Order: sequence, then structure tokens, then C-alpha cells
Amino acid sequence: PQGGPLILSTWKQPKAHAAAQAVLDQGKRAIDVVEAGVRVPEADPNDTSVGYGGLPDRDGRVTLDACIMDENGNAGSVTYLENIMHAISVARAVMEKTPHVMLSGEGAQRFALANGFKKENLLTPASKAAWQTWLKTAKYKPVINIERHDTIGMLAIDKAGNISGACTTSGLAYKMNGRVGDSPIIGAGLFVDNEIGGACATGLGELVMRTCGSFLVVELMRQGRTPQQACEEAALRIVKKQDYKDVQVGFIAVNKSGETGAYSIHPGFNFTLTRNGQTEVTDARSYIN
Ligand code: SD4
Repeated sequence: PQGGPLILSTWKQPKAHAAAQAVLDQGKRAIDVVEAGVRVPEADPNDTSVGYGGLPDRDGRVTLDACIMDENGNAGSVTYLENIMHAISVARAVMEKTPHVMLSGEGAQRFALANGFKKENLLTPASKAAWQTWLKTAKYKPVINIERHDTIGMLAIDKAGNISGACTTSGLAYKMNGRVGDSPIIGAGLFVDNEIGGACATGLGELVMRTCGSFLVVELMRQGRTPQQACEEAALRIVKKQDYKDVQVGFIAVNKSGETGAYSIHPGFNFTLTRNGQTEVTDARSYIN
């Protein structure tokens, strides 16, 4: 069955979908649905690629990237945000309360604190220990599907048929200090056009940023591709020009009529879809088998 309402996200996210579904059931806007959904991994210390418990950069700092986009084309984003758990809600506040789209670093944190967010230590003992172990060799090599796994990009269609999306991450583990990935970049980690559809990316952000991945997926749907075809073509664009041998990128997409798509370069990428109250995790098709 196709059609909305629905919730679609990168990786295996049953808990995030349960929270998102509860908000969807209340008849709220898709923007509320995706925000509530991605706040779950942000608060989960066992999710090492998002928010609290996210693995730090090579200097031991947890720096968060997130963005959000609503059905009216409004967008908000934060990059290099430290010590605030719910980066997605700060991104939403940037969208709703400022004349800007993106706030970064100290300025983003000051804005968050001024808007009632709490300052917290996001480096858990487990992530600190993992980082200290990493320091012994300090070899930087993102590992396919673990680079980091579970970064969440979520798209939803609400009961009114409107589409919104959210994307939030602590970025690549042991990245250089100051590194910002694709996840908070509108058009790279996330893009939504309520007339056409929405898309999210996960994996090695550098590959996605060089090709404006999520924007590309939505534009391909605008040109008539199905969400599946659009995800495949965007992945092929990366494969054609960039060294993809040891790194992963995955896309998910949904169009206005509620058709969905997902595709990755390497096997191992999966996605979660909730429709009619049923949640399923499915392995995406991939370029390499
Ligand atoms: C990044 N795209 O910072 C993110 C990481 C990611 O699953 O999605 N990992 O490059």
C-alpha cells in the first residue's frame, strides 16, 4: 500500500518511530512528528552517532549537526553545537525565531541557552573510553556502515498530506575538530519540497556534500523519477566521480503520493518505514552487492 501518512527514516529506528507515530496520531504537523522522532536517538546514550553519547571528534569534543525543514520551505540548522542535547530543537528554534537558517558553534550554543535549552555534558563514560582507546592509534578511517551508524534522517507525511524532514548527528567519530558534515546542510543531508517530496542522506557526508545529494534526489523526483529511481541516480552520481570503495552513502526519499525509495552504495544500509501504524525495517538495495 502507498500513500500517507507515513514516517520514513535512515537505519533501524523503531523507538524513534514510536515517538513520531504518537505525535502523528494526535493529528499534528509533520514538522512536529519528525522533531519528536529524532529527539529519541538524540537522548539515547547508547546511540553513538547522535546527540548524547555521540562519539567525539579527535580532540574529545562532541559536536552536533542538525537541520529541519517544514512544508512551507522554511529551514533551520545548527552546526558544531556543543553541550546541548537536542540539536534538532535548536535547529527548529533557529527556523522559527530568527531571521537566519543556520547558526554555528558558540553562537548557536548562546542562542540555545537564551531559549531555555540546558547545558549538559554529552560525552558519556563509554564514548570517552572509546575515544581514549582510539587515541592509542589515532588512525582515522571511517568504517562502512559504522561511520557512524544510526545518524537519523527522518521524513514524514502528516494527515493533511504535508511533508517535513529532520536530520541530526554527532557526525563522524574522530573527525577533525571543526569538521561539519552533510547532515545540517539544507540540500545535502536533507531537502524537502512539499509539492514534490523529501530526501535524506546518511554515510560519509563529504560525498553527499559534493553532490548536493538530497536536493538532487528531490529534483530528480521533480523530473519524474520515482523515489527509488531518484535515490539510485543520486548514488550513481557519487559513484561516477568519487572514490567510494571504502565508504558508504545511503539515501531515503518519499514523494507527495507517499511512494518511498532507498538506496546505498554498499550493502548494509537499512531504513525504517511506518505506514498505517505498521513499522518495518528493510535492507536497502545497493550499488555493490
Ligand atoms: C556525517 N552523514 O557527519 C554524517 C554521518 C552519518 O551515518 O550519516 N552516519 O557525515
